Amino acid sequence: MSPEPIISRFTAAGQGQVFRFWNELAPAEREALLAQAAEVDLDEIARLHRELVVEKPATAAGVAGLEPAPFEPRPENGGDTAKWMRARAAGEEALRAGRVAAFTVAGGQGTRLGYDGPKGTFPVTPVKKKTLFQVFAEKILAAGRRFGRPLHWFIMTSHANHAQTEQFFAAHDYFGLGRDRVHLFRQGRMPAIGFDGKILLETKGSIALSPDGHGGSLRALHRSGALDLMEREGIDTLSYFQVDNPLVRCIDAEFIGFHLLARSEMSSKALPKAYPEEKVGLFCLRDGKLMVAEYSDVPMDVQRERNADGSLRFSAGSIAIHVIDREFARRMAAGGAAVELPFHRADKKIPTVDAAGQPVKPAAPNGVKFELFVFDALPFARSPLVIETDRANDFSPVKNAEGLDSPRTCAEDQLRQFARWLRSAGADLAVDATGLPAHKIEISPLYGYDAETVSESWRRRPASTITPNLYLE
Ligand code: UD2
Repeated sequence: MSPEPIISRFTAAGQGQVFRFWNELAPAEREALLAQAAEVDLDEIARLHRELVVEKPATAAGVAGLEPAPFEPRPENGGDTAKWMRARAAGEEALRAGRVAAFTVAGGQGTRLGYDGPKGTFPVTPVKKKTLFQVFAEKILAAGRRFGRPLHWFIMTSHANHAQTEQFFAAHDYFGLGRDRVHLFRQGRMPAIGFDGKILLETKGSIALSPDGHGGSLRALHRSGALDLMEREGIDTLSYFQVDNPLVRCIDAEFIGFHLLARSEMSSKALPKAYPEEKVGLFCLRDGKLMVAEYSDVPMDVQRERNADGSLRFSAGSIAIHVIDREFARRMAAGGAAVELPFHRADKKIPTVDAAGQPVKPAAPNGVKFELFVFDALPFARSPLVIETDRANDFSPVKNAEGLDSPRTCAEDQLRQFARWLRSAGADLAVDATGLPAHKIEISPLYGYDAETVSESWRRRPASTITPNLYLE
């Protein structure tokens, strides 16, 4: 790669500081820096600095005109049972036809959990300590067996965790899914800038680049060739979920069916918020268009507003579970003014180097990172749809090392789920007032992944007694 054109482009854009230490770099370091620089869209950076840093204050509270979004209630909460049954049948038909693939976004850095490694390799299950990736793999395998069509699984990684993730899957023989059905690809990166708009260096020879957010998944699906592969395989529907939630129904026929019957391009699951401060996005309407307002953008007094009956006015929380149409992803990836995901700004402490090239670990935010959010695609989707889900069977993420949404709360929620399924299958199992069994048990998704499939297996292969650490496979 010839350095001159790139360096002069950066200098002309007022970003010459990126090459400040050029003369001190070894040839390989120069190559690496040039390759990074070639990834950067300087016009985009200038625009984002102008729009999000210069013109916009640090805390944007654009909540004017937001209304709560409607959603399809579950049958037990007044929804139309026949409609849910029709949705299920439609979803099962699509699964039998091989139209569906699973899609996990796993590019995040898992900083809050304090775990050093790809988050998907974090052990979560109560007895076997299976990793998040294994839990998803078994659910996807189980769905493939049930519907007679093995599923493809797309996983978005980041530059930081791609190689480790790849090694992990290879070492576990792709958990039986088949190497040709598990597709890992990297998401894009964005440079961090100082508040003055200057691109920050991480070291003398590297730019401070970070993942471009889960919204980068739509571009990455396209760039990696995943959308073309789907098309060749006759797959038109992606079941999207995050890497941190082992309770998720990776492949949910009802949800897929609702999406397909509505001819929606993107659908989402909503959970009634457990409490006003819960950190989930809020499904809203703005000018009649469905959107998600991120919790940090909605003032707390608005999040605490109540209806006359005491329920929260903005109750439909987004738990980042979506169904996405393949061609919609392609359209969003192509971008253009009419369908462009907006970048969000996050002020961060960004490790960098000073003018002498010495490392600096800032104590306060020294710059800005830019991220895309996948739910920002909703306003662009045709007939977007939201259905209600139940927390106990879809959501218990591992986010923090301790307290809320921690490995402990997640393991307990899995235990409650296993106990519920076994009890509904007729097993004799004592639980406390919160539904927690007295000792640890575990059910492999290959034994059963919901009340119905667990009951079927239990009828065929019941355990004589439920002993501590019982594992059903
Ligand atoms: C996200 C949602 C929140 C709620 C919650 C449910 C946002 C901004 N907020 O909060 O509304 O739905 O999840 O659990 O999304 N990821 C990537 N690449 C990136 C960044 C993230 O793949 O560049 C993945 C990450 O690996 C994880 C997911 O996206 O699977 C969520 O990331 P997060 O932990 O930053 O989201 P969180 O908990 O702030």
